[in-house]
Amino acid sequence: MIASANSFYPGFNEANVRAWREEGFTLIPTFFGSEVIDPILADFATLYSDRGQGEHVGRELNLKKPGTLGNSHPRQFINFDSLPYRASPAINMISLHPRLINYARALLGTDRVHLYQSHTWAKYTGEADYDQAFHCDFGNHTLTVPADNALDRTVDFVLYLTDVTNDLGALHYVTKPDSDAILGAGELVAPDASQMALKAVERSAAAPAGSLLAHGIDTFHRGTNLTRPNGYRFTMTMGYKACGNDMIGFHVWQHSPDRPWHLIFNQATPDQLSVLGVPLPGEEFWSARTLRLTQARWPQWDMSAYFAAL
Ligand SMILES: O=C(O)CCC(=O)C(=O)O
Ligand SMILES: [Fe+2]
Repeated sequence: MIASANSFYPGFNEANVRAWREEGFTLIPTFFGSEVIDPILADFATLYSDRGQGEHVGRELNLKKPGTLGNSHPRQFINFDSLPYRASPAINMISLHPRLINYARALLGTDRVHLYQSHTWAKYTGEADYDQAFHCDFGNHTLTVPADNALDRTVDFVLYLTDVTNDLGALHYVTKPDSDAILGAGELVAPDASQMALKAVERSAAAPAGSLLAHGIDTFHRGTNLTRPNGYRFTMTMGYKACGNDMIGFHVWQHSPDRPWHLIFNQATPDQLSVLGVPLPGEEFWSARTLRLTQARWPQWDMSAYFAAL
């Protein structure tokens, strides 16, 4: 069931939840409007200010032979940055947007969710060949494999900051029923011999800026190349899991105490901070001592609700 609080944050519905659970993918066009997206685009300009557009004019367009697909390789992943971002609050808060948190809650079927991944990704025509073979993403999210129970897995969001068309590297995917039919139920690896059968039933996740794709770590998909001259594709990847699911990880937020966490603490509600692992007001962790010392650590953070609940 979708929690009643979601009615305050429209943007998804029961059909999206059902499609995510049954098909593995659901794409919501313009989940966020330009008032949300435009300030984040300005942040991308800050983060990637050294990326001149002119120098990436289709140097490595897709020259593969018909009947072959590309592969994942390190040059595809060079323009990554992770939370908290050295830019404005807009890009820092979007992974914690209430509409996104409530969507993750509805998909995972629990009120207690944890943001375990948030990174940017800027792709430029010609900077790399972004074409990939079909794969599932579990390898760097768990040391084992995706759980049998869908709700013990993850929801992986791809948020589009720019229009993503087929000549600007739209992700292509195969629904679970289709990949199960080709590979066998629940398989996670597509052998070379099955790639073209998957390609025959692939769908495109092309959609305008502001759109949100939800999938998981057990879903077959692939990146495709950017071929439009001077083209670029800006996206963010956000991953949610149920709190307490220790099988799943990606970033360790505590690893970066020197990064601008104040941009998040100074803006976020207790509910938003809870998805990063900060206990809610009134929870057992908060004592006179922990309140005092945490406030000293983040002096601009409004902790009044936490003090009031003691
Ligand atoms: O960015 C994309 O469209 C997909 C890339 C991808 O699937 C990956 O690198 O794992
Ligand atoms: Fe992937």
